[in-house]
Amino acid sequence: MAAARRVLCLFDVDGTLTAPRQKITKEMDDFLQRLRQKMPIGVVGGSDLEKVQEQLGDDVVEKYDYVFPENGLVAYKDGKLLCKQSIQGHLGEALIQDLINYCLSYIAKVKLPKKRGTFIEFRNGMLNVSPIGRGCSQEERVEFCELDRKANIRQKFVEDLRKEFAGKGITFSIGGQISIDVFPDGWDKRYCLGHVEEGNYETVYFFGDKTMPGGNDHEIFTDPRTVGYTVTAPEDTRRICQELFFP
Ligand code: M1P
Repeated sequence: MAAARRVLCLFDVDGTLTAPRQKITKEMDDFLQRLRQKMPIGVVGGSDLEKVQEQLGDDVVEKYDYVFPENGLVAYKDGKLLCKQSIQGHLGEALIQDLINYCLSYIAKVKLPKKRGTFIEFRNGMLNVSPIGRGCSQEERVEFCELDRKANIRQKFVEDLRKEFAGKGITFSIGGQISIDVFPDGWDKRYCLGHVEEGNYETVYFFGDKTMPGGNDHEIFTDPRTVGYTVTAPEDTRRICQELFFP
């Protein structure tokens, strides 16, 4: 059996390495590359690769040892694609269509101050469903997020979806500011841990901001295969890593 390598650090993206859906700062980027000289690093986000690239750079798959967009349903290691899951292959066209039709008709009945385009984004391993629409501007995103905090628009939507699709093996998860991620049970961020097993790490650290029950970092944070840290913002992630790895 190969000797155990020391440590791997896995990071959530939004709220952990960057502000939600924003670009990484130069300071944070430089810090992570310094950390990478000590140990392998990886990112695991709910977003698809395009959004991860917008936030962490077009060269993200070269700058991190592991890149796991869509919870690791799409996986890169050392710049190379390892795997790409297919939600339609797993759930089947009939159920996918029921989901899409139900979400669109639910959204059609919700009255909001603003609605924009792209209410459903069909990704490789998940559907991303947004009541305001992913086409909203940054200002409209923040406005929706504040309204949602008071009116629980997404929480009510998720509760309704859980009832409607009970027993169908589907998870509904609120990760970001304007949307809900929909994927088969078990395809949460723990999915990426299967891809790092080959590294035979002694410790896999995970850093995330949504680690509370119901948050999309909760499952990987509490998984026995990781040592989890809750962070409040990118500066906090950096502070904790500084203390842990550059004492
Ligand atoms: O990384 C967290 C979430 O980021 C985006 O959410 P939103 O656009 O709602 O802020 C989405 O890409 C979502 O899939 C992801 O979980």
